Amino acid sequence: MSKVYNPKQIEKKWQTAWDKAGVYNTKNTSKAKTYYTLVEFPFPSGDGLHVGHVRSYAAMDIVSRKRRMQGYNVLFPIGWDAFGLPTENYAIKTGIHPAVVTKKNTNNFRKQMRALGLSFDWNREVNTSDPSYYKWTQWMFLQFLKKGLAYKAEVPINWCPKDKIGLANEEVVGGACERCGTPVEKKIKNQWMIRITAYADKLLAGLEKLDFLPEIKKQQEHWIGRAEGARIQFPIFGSQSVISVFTTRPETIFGATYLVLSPEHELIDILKPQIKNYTVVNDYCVTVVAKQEEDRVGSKEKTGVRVEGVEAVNPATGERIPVYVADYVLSGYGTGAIMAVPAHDQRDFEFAQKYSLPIKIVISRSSVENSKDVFEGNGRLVNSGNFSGRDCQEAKSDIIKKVGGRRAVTYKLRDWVFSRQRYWGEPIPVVICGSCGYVPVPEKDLPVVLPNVKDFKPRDDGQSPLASVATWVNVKCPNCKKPAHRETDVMPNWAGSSWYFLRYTDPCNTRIFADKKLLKKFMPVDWYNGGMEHVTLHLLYSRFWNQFLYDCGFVLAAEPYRKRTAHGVILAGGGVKMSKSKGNVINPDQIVASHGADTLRLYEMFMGPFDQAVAWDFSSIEGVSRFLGKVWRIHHEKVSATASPNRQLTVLLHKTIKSVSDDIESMRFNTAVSACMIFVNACFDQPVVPVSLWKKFLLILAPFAPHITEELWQSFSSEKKFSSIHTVAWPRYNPQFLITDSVTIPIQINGKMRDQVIVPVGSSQDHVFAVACEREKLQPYLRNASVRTVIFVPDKIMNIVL
Ligand code: ANZ
Ligand code: ZN
Repeated sequence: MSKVYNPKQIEKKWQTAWDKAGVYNTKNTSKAKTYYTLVEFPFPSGDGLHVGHVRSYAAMDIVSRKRRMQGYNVLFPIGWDAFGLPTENYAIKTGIHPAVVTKKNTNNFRKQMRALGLSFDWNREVNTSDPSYYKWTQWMFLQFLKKGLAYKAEVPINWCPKDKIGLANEEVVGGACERCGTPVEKKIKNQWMIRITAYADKLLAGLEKLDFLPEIKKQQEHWIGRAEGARIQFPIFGSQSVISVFTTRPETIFGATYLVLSPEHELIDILKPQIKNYTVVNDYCVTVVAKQEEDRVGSKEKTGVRVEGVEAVNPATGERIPVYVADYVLSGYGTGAIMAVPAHDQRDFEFAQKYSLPIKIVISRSSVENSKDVFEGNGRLVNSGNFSGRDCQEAKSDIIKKVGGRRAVTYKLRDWVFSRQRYWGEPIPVVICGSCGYVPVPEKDLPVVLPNVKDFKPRDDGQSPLASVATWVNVKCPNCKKPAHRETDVMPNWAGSSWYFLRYTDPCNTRIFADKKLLKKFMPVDWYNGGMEHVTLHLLYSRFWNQFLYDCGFVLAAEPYRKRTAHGVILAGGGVKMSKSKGNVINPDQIVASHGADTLRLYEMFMGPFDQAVAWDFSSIEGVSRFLGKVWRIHHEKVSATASPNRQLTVLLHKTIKSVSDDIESMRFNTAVSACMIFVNACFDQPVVPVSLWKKFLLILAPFAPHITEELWQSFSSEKKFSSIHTVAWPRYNPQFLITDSVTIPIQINGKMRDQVIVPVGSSQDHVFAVACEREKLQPYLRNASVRTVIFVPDKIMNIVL
C-alpha cells in the first residue's frame, strides 16, 4: 500500500470489484425491508454530466449507502430521459440519427457516473427512447384514450413563421424563435390533449399527506390554482346570447360596470352581424392572439377595444353596461370572460381609468384601511340595493341566488398539450381512418416504432417529418381495413419521464410495464431528490400519471413519491451562472482526473448548505483533498491495535457518529463533513489512535468517500473473499458518551458523603479539590483542617481524609 494518498491507484480498482461482487444490486427476492431512493434521470446531452448532476447524485448516493449499511434492500436506479429537442436539433444540423447520438452520449454519461463511484444498480438502466420502453408509454396513452382522458382539440401553438415550425415553450426566448430570432406567432392546430384537469382535486388533496418541502407543495398548489367563486350570466341586450363570466367575488356584482371578453372568445364571431366595429375588433384580436401569454398579463399596460353595438345587462342592477375585448382576460381560464369591478379589482381599475369607464364603490372600507389603492378587501356592502349594509361575505350566497348564478370552481391548471410535430419522440399510437375516425393501434401491435428518416426537419406545412414517410404513414385501418394513415405527431418529452420510476422496479418485463408484485415491493419511492425547476411540470405530470394508473388498477399506491427534496444550483466562481458561452463550466471529469472522485464528491457535499445555491471554489477542493490525505496518513502512521483506550477520542467519535447519522437524514451534508474533519484533526493530534475507534470512523465516512474508505478497510481484512465496507452495519453511537461534557462527582469527608461537585469530564485531582474547597457545604469540615490524604477516581469520586 502506497505511503501517500493517490486516488488514481484505488478508485478504478474498487469500482470494478464492487461491480464484480454485485454490491449495489437490488434483490427482487430479498426479505429485507426495501428502500427506494430516486434521482431525476438525466437527459444525455452532448456536453456530458455537469457538476450540478454530481451534487444531487452524490447526495442520494450517500443516503442509499447509509440505508444499505442499515440493512435495507435499496433500489437506487438510473436511466436516460433520452427523447427531446436538443438531440433532434443536433440531428437536423449534422444529419446524424438521434439514436446514434443518444447511444454515444449515454455511453459517456455512464462512464462518468461510474467514475464517480455512484452506487446505482446498473442492471436496471432504462432508456425512454428504447422501443421496449416506449412500447409501454404508448400503451399508457391508449389507456388514457380508453378512459376518455386523451382527446383532440384546436389549440394555439407557438409558430415560427420563418422556420415554419411549431416551437416548444422553451424554444421561445423573449417572444422570439430561439434559433432565428423571428417573433413567434400563435397558430391554431389540432392537437392531442390529456385531461389532467380531471385530476386537479386529487392532485391537491394528495399533497397533504406527502413529505414534500413546503416550498414544493406551495408551487404545486399555485400551479393547480384552485379558485372558488360563481358563474353568472349577463344577457346581451336585444339578443338571445348571454355572456357567462367566472368571478371569485360575486358579491361585488352591483359594481360591475362593464364586461370583458378574451380576444379568443367565440361570441365575437357569433355576434359579428351586431358588432358595428367588427374589423377593428377582429384586427385587435388577431394581434393579441399572436402574442405570448406572459406579454399579455403581468405589469404591462392593458389594452382593449370596445365592442360597439353590443351591450350587456347587469342582472343585479338591470343597467346596460358596455362590452370590451382586452388582452388581460385569458381564454383558458374560467369562462374566458369577466365582469369588471374597477372599484375593487386593481386590473379592472387600471383599465377603467385608461378608457374612462365608471368606477362604482360597492364595499365600504373600514376607516383604518384608508390607503389610496383600490380596495380589494371585505367589508360592508354599499350601493347594492337591498343588500346594502350587509357584510359582503355573509351576503354572497343570497346575491348569487338573486342574479341566477351558481357556485363554481375554476383551476389555473390546463389540459396538457400532448402533441409535438416533431421526430424524436414516441409516435402517438393512433390510426386516422376516413370512416372510423381516430382508431387506437391494437395493443398487440405495440410498439409503433419510430421509422428511419433522412431529413429530421419538420415540414413547411408544420407537420412532423414522419408525415413524409409514406411507407410508414399508409396503413390499413385496424377497424374496417380500408386504407388509412398513421398519426404523425409524437409525444412531448414529458411523457417518458412521467412513469420511469415504475419501470425501474421491473425493467425487463415484456408482458406488462411492471409486475404488480414488484410494484408492491418497491413503490412508492421513499425519497426523491431533484431540481426546483421540475417541481411544477414533471412532478405534477408524474403524480397525475401514477394516480391515473392507480385508478385503472395497474399500480397499488396512488402517490408515487413519499418524500421530495431539492438541491440548490451550483454557480461558477464569483456567483454567476455556469454557461458554455461564458466558458466557466466546470467539467467533473477534470476534477476526477486531478483530485479523484472522493474529493469531488466530498467537496460538493461540503461546499455549502445543500438546498442553497453555492459558487464553485477551487481552493476548497484543495482543502478537502488535504483532509483525505490526512485520513490516509493517520491510518498508516497512527492507527494501532495496541493503543490504550482514549476517552477524549471515544467521546468525540460517538458525537461524530451521531451528527453524521442525523445530518444525512436532514441533508445537512456540509456539517456532516465538517464533523468528520474535526474528528480527523483530533486524531492527528494524538500519538496513536486505537484501531477500534478508527474502524467506526471509516464506516461513517464510507458513504461520502467510498473508494478511500474501502481501500483502508480492506487493509484490516485477512480473508480471501471480498467483503465490502459498504455492506458492514452502520455504527451506533453510545448515548452515554453524549449526555454531557461534565460529570457530577460525589465528595466524601473521611468516607462519608457530604456534597457533590460538577466539573468538566476528565478534570484533574487538583481541579476537583479546588472546586470542593470553595463549596459552602464543605466549609465546616475543611476550614482549619489539615488534609492527610486525598483519594481520587477521575470522573467518579473524591474522598478527602482529614
Ligand atoms: C369580478 C371581481 C371583482 C373579481 C373583484 C375580482 C375582484 P384569481 O383570484 O386569480 O383566480 N378573471 C376571471 N376569469 C378570468 C380570465 N379568463 N382572465 C383574467 N381574469 C379573469 O382570479 C379570479 C378573478 O379573476 C375573477 O374574479 C375575475 O375577476 C378574474 F373585486 O370577477 B373577478
Ligand atoms: Zn376504419
